[in-house]
Amino acid sequence: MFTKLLVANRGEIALRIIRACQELGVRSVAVYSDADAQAPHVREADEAVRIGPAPSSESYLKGDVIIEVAKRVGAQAIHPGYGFLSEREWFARAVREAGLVWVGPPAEAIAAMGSKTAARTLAISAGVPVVPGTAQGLTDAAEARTVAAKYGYPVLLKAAAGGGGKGMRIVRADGEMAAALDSARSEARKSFGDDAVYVEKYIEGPRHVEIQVLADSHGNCISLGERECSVQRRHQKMIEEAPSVAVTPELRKRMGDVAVAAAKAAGYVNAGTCEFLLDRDGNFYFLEMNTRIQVEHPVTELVTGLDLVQWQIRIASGEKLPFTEPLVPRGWAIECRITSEDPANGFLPSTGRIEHLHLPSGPGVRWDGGIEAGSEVGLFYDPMLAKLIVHAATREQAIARMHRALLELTIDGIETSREFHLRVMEHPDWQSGNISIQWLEQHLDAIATPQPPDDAVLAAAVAAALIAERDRSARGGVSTTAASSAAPSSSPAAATGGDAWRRAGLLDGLR
Ligand code: MV4
Repeated sequence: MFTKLLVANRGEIALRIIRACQELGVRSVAVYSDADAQAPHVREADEAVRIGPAPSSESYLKGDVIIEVAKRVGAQAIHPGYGFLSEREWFARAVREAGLVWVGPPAEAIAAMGSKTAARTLAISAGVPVVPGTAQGLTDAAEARTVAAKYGYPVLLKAAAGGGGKGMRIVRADGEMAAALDSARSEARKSFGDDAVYVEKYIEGPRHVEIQVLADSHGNCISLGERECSVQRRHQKMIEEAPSVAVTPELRKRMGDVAVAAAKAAGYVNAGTCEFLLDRDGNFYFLEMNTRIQVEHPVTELVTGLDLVQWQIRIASGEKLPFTEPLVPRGWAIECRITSEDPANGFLPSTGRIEHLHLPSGPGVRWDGGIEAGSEVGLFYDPMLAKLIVHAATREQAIARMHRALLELTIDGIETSREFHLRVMEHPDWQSGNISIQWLEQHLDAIATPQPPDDAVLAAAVAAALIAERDRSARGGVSTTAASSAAPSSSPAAATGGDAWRRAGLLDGLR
């Protein structure tokens, strides 16, 4: 095992990796930008080195600088976390060429899965089901129409270099093809510097289900089961869970076998994830492989009992996996991403100082965060501040537990996604598991827009306010009662613009 590891990341994932190091007895080295000089990951690591100014292009993306730091401080390995340099083939290669250990898959496996068309071709050769379509870039709209005639409309144009939905266009008829191909091409060129576009049959209303795999350097590769990630908005996942209501033990086995086959075909080592679309008839199609630890890894950890980040480090140090059979999930885990975004205002990023932070705890609750009271939240980095994860025996209990934990959570000073998550937990479609990748965007009005409280809630809030007012006059002091929390999961002022409350004329001075 290594004695010292450099963590090439920030925020919650840097802390997560530092914690894994501590438990393994490995010294951790943090790197930080000027914006993060006071960040928790800098304090919690055994050592910390400044690498540049706030913009990530001048700090967390400076691979050459990070490798120099690792060599200077005597680290033997680099863990990239997710985002930043984690899926840059050149960086994985440069780390190896510097004589350091890369805690991730071989550069060749990152490359094999980096191009969507190359990954598709690889998957097909390994017998992995993919969405019917072409494996090569299209030459022109006429060719695209011929392919569409073969599979039937609607079809989906996709950028070969793609990812994150960039350069994707749904085409529903021949007449739309030429314009859609032009715009997909120009978006692909702008986003990836590569305008190759291919075509697939469009799958309507599927779920996004992914399979976590773990492969060691001795040829063992196992599936750790699925995560359901359908609750997303504009390709940003908001909630993930394990297992998925749509996956039976039989389907889990088939998807797991396929994911392992894809990983083996790519020469994969370390933790990785195969993404699938799962349609309403139970057909699944490989989309791509994520060659990194993912944000949502904790739900898999909770249902398998494994520490995935520790296993990443142990695999990188040459250890053998002690199991060869796929693991069976135990209980149910749910993760909510706590972001500095204001769902009531189109998920506008919110900035400021975290004035007060109260974290949920109690049975089955885990907080993977990168913030503390006093943290400044700016616009330089991803708005994801933390993840709230719960584990319980059943899905129903996990939802109740998440709802309870979200109620316990207080973050003052900035807007966050907390109330959005409360509303999802309260939603009948979510509770019944009746969701797809389109569900959230179709229900955003009900979930993310402040709803005027109904009469019963308003009456309860007014009653609470009257009691607070009475108590306050009785004490001759300032009220600290919870009048503002009487309306569940919504602040009265935000809910109504203050109007109903002001009309009621009863809450003046309480907030
Ligand atoms: C699809 C699809 C439907 N049919 N492919 C979006 C990003 C990229 N990784 C693949 N994506 C999709 N590919 C076919 N043939 C729908 C999506 C898609 C999606 C996939 C996973 C998670 C969220 C999504 C949101 C919108 C569209």
